[in-house]
Amino acid sequence: MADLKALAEAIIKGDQNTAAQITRAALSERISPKRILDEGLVAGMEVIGKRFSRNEIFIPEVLFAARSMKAAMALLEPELLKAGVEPVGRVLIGTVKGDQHDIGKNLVAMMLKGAGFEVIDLGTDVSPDRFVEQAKAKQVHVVGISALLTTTMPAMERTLMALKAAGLSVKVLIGGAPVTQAYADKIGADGFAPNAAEAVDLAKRIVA
Ligand code: B1M
Repeated sequence: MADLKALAEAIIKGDQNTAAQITRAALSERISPKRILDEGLVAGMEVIGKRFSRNEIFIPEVLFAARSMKAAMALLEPELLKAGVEPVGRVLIGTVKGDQHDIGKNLVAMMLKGAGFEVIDLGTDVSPDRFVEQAKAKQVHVVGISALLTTTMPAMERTLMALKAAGLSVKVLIGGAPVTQAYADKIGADGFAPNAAEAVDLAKRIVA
């Protein structure tokens, strides 16, 4: 019988092959995709999130874990869709206009997926208009904006204003190395997270 604790452990260790292998075995044994997600992938990523918040592990370990989760998720996602499992919430995420940095944003996106969110990742250099267009089209609950340059931070405010002007009632979460809570308050964002683990906690609180 496929061991979901071992799946969580493989995610924590960043062991992509074992994670995919156990997921495949669990699916062939007809264990429900939701159980595999909750007891395997989400359980593993929760441990990673906590250890990262406590500075017990660092970016490389988180990236390895996130990649293992991605490998298992690729197998699980079609089954979750077939089973009609509702995501925790739908998040649109991207790096602001003019900014090419995406390592932190990708980490946030992967951790959100690990926590059961549906994530639509627009990539980098995303204009306010594209955020608005996609937020409307995909009917998201949360828009996540990342910026790594002090020169691109003002594009966060422009994006927020564009979302408001379009009359969208989405919650906006921002982050990135130069971004602070004070900046989030100044531009009227709904939340700021200093790292991926806290971004997940905040997104969960927002959709709760
Ligand atoms: Co760039 N770069 N870079 N760079 N780069 C910085 C950011 C810089 C601080 C380096 C420095 O000078 N010390 C500096 C910015 C200075 C400033 O604005 N104050 C800088 C600069 C100047 C530049 C260029 C202008 C350099 C040049 O060409 N002259 C140029 C700009 C290009 C552009 O974007 N238009 C540039 C280019 C690049 C590379 C392409 C070479 C590469 C990016 C590769 C990529 O992302 N695919 C790069 C890199 C790698 C960096 C550093 C070294 C590392 C950034 C990173 O990935 N960190 C960076 C120096 C540094 O930060 N120490 C630097 C790891 C990542 C996991 O952390 O992104 O902070 P971070 O994400 C964290 C949190 O911030 C948070 O969670 C993540 C995980 O915990 N978070 C969110 C992030 N997004 C979030 C969103 C949320 C919530 C939390 O909600 C939605």
